[in-house]
Amino acid sequence: MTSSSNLTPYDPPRVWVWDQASGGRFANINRPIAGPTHDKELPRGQHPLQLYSLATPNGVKVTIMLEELLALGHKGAEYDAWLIRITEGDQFSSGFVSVNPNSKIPALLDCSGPTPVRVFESGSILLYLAEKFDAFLPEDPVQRTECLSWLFWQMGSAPYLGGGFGHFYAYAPSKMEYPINRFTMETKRLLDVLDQQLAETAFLAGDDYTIADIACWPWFANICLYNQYDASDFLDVKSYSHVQRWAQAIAERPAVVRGRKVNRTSGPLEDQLHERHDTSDFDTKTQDKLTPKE
Ligand SMILES: N[C@@H](CCC(=O)N[C@@H](CS)C(=O)NCC(=O)O)C(=O)O
Repeated sequence: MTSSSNLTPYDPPRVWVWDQASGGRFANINRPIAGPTHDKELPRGQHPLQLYSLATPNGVKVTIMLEELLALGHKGAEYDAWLIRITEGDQFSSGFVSVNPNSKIPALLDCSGPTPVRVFESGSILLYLAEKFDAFLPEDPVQRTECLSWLFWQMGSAPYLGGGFGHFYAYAPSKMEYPINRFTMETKRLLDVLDQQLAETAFLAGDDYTIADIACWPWFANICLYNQYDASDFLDVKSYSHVQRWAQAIAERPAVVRGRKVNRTSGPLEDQLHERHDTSDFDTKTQDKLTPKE
């Protein structure tokens, strides 16, 4: 457990002042102020839906949802997926900020009507698409509420898993026992919440695959199947057998396989599709799809 010798002493000043040198790995993108840093319009493609994103777990939720909608035959879900390189500050362009004032991916622009509709926050985007296409959201009020409860559970939990556990275990300049204990405790508790639910039901909200699964899967599959943060052993992810069963089943869905590739810039080249403008892009050689910066 925590001992005081693991803690770096810090005597906070009366008023916090932005020290740009102390931002660690994300020093170039972390800022205490909102708004654009530079003028640049976003590109616009031919499809009704324009997605500006990156294949982090929050981004993958949306590309899986869009690929699932297309797999169901919803032609109106055709989309252009543009790459937003957050480590290079693309999320602070004037164009991006006009679609998401919070400067975080994913951001969606629905251009199917007379006036484009902006949608930001991955949970809001999933709900917007589910309602627009009447899919992956139960109609029955009780089941719908259960689905939305899990959706919002995920939205509330992600900062503990990613910003808390992932940050202090994998990204912080040094390993500190106190925050790692704090967020490991919470991450394992979340895994147990999921495991106990999935011991009772096939999917999170019952028998059917819904936006609750689409929201949760990228985060929990990343740590349970893909060793994100190099933490599989540390978190003992194999012990959550129901989560493993659920994560594996969803990983095998063709739309999920496609959705994971969109806007991905790391990992094996064959799993990277930096931009997606057409279903046939998945068939084209990845190398041809690399943007000039690669
Ligand atoms: N609650 C937001 C979180 C989005 C988020 O944290 N996006 C990260 C990548 S996963 C991002 O864009 N970070 C860039 C930054 O913080 O500047 C959502 O679910 O949409």
